Formats: sequence, structure tokens, C-alpha cells
Amino acid sequence: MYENIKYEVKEGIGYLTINRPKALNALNTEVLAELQQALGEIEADEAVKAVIVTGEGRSFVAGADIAQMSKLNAVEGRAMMAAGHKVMDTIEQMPKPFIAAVNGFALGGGCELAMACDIRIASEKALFGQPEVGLGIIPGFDGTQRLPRLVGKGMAKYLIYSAQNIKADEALRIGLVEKVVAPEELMPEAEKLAKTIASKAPIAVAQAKIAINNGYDMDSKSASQFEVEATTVCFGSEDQKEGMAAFLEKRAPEFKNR
Ligand code: CO8
Repeated sequence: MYENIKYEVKEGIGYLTINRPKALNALNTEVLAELQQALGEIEADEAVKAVIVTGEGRSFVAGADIAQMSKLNAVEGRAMMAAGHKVMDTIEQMPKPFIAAVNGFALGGGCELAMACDIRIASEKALFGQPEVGLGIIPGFDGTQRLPRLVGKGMAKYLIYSAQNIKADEALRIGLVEKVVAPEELMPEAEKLAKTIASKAPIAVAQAKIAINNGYDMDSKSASQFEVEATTVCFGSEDQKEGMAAFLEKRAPEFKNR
């Protein structure tokens, strides 16, 4: 069904793999369209409790497709950017957790894709960077916005202005990734985390994502109020009754996403 990505669901976990290894999984308009379609599937499928995003072969995503971009005029460039923004925003706004399992190059649009996910786990072999200014553009899939929010303005400027790539350990040090593991541990580690999250109350996880992502850019008073409303949604769920009853009855909870 898909030509440039792979999407499968196993035991409540969605596996979204960029599958264009000959071009190191570079994002062209076809890949972006397929990603958007798969995200629609994920959103509509209640069985999917968490999603792992990764790349086939030795790269996560080596950026937007330079061969394709080289031919674009301003109008076409804007359209491709809109498609990229839509993918990244859909991931960020969907009330399901996304884990980037960064197996190799996460450059340009690849770093931006990883940043749109909720949590990043990197292989020791991963390489991060925003090389755009070396190509005559700037990060155009929201890297100028998400990178400073993750690592601070100064470090974001250091990386974006210099177009310097950094290894996984440095990405960990600056807060661009949450964990670094040996290459063979990457998928098991991402799966372990996805399954842990999937075992929790889905409405609570969703409300946590909504509260963090929306509250982050609000003034603190509005953000606090937003948290109250999001928690109130949880109190209205069956899963809140189940979670607390299970604790009091000293048994494992059975969440129903209701
Ligand atoms: N786009 C298109 N093709 C690519 C890309 C890419 N981003 N990256 C690698 N490839 C292709 C290569 O052209 C090569 O193809 P071929 O075999 O046909 O020659 C194949 O993948 C393998 O690559 P290399 O031979 O270069 O492999 P190396 O191991 O020697 O090097 C690197 C790997 C270091 C990752 C190198 O390929 C590289 O530097 N790639 C480009 C990285 C980059 O600059 N990425 C940022 C792109 S800009 C961007 O992402 C902007 C996003 C937002 C703006 C959107 C506006 C519309």
C-alpha cells in the first residue's frame, strides 16, 4: 500500500518506518504524503496506544530531499514546507505518544521529524544536525521553532548557524534526545518504553501530552488553568475510577480508554 514508508501495528504499538534507504530516507513530497496518510490511520485506530518512528537501514532521515528541493521555486518550496509542517504538526497535536527511535542520520528535516515526536531515543550511531544554511535555506519544517524550545536559543543558534552535526552523546547532553543506547538496543528500548506508556490510562497519557504541548507556550497562569481542565477530563473518565480502584484493591488496572 505504501511505497516509501512501512506501517504496521503489533500489540497496540504502531511502527512507522521511513523506507527509502537508497536516499537515506530523505523526505520528498511522496514520503510526506504517505506519512500524512499513515498518520490518519494511526489517529483513527483506537488500538494504537503508542507509535515508534524510525528509519530503514543506516539512516533515520537525512533531511528533506535535496534533489527535489533543488528544482523548486518559491511557490513550490512553500507548498513542500506546508506538507512538512502538516506532518510534524499532526504528530505533535495527535493525542497519542510518539517515540522517535533515531537509528542513524537525523539531519535537517530528519532532526525536525524527531523533534516533532514526544520522546527521542538515539542509537550511539545517530548523528543530529540542521545543515540547511550550508544549502542556502534555513530549517523549514519548524526546526527554528522546535530546536530552541528543546535546547535553548543559544544552542539552537550555534547548531543552525554553524550547520554543525553532533553525535548522540552530545545530543543527550544538550537535551535534544532523552536516552542513548547501543544500536542493537534501540528498538528493544523504544518498544519497552512504548509498551510501558501503552499500559497506562490512554486518556491520561493523551491529556498529559495536550497539557504539556499546549501549556508550554502559554503564560503560566493560563497554562496552570489548562492543566486543571485537562485533569478534570481525566476525572470524568472510567479509567480514572479503574486506576484508583485497582490501586486500592492491590491489583493491576484494566484500562479501556473510556
Ligand atoms: N536528499 C536527497 N538525497 C540524499 C539526501 C538528501 N537529504 N541525503 C542523502 N541522499 C542520497 C545521496 O545523494 C546518495 O544518493 P546516490 O547514491 O544516488 O548518490 C545516497 O543518499 C547516499 O548518500 P551518501 O553517498 O552521501 O552517503 P554518505 O554516507 O557518504 O553521507 C550523509 C551521508 C552525511 C548523510 C550525506 O548523504 C549528506 O550530507 N546528506 C545530506 C544531509 C543534509 O544536508 N540534510 C538536510 C537537507 S535540507 C532539509 O532537510 C530542509 C528541511 C526543511 C526545508 C524544507 C523546504 C521545502
